[in-house]
Amino acid sequence: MVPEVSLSVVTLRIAPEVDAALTDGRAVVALESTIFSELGLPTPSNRLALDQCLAAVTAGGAVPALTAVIEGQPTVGASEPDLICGPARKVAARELGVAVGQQWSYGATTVSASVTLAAAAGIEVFATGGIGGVHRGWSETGDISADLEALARWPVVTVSAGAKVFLDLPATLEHLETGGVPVLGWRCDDFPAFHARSSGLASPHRVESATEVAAIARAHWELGGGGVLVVAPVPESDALDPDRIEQAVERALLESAAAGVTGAAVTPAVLGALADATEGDSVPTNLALAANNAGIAAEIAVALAASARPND
Ligand code: PSU
Ligand code: MN
Repeated sequence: MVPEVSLSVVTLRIAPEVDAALTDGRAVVALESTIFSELGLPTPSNRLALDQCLAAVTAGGAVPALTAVIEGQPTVGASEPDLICGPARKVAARELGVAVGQQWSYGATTVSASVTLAAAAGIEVFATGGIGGVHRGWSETGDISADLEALARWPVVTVSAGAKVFLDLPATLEHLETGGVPVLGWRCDDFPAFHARSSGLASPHRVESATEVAAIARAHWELGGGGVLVVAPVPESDALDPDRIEQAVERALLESAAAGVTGAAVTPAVLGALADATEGDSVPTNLALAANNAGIAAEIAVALAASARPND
């Protein structure tokens, strides 16, 4: 990877094809790496998910830019799939400096670290599975994902299937409102619940097209806003039944609490327990929603590239 953007002591490694697309004003979609690492989907579904997300972005007419910290270098457009799908240390926004300073061999970026790197590289669209948010029982544990703070801060459109189903979804929506993050339901009225198409909560706004998202994002940014969250329900054929998922979530949460899991380990542990509690059925659903989001993100990136002013 050649082009290097200097951020004082930090060098951002940008893949040549990503750099060329950005220079030409073509569509680019950033992807996170945690979901594809051993902290995210189980092997070998993680590799399948990576391949399908990359393919969905390309098929949608955009250039994928996988983010990670590799050999201590923040990377945008990683092309090392074996490394990406292997064992990793979790890098949220607060770990970016640590991973660089301590030269971590592979730091898998969460949503919060990925949107930070996307913004640093000038990428306007990012796709994930489901964002982190306010955890159930947060008033006791204080566990609120750094994703929410980063979404509010950086001017990037994030596409997700809502927030992860085991979270406190009403509180997560409230937090997004406090952060000034517009939440746009992609051709849907309800806030999706990750594996299920609806959480039963209303999405604050509904959009029908990528052009509409691009118009909203441009206006939001011109007025000094940060992130925009587009929420897309998992495709019907891959969705799980909400009651079944809720029962599995309750089991998964009890299991991880009994195991004494806290902090950054909670989300990977609960996702694993959820896969067990659904006899593995949550995994193909997670994969399908991630690929679906990547395709929608590509459409939005194409619309944003078309709406950029020539001197931007
Ligand atoms: N979406 C998925 N699987 C995942 C994640 C998202 O389908 O594993 C990851 C993302 O990287 C997200 C992180 O940022 O989980 C949230 O972790 P926490 O709750 O610790 O902030
Ligand atoms: Mn947390």
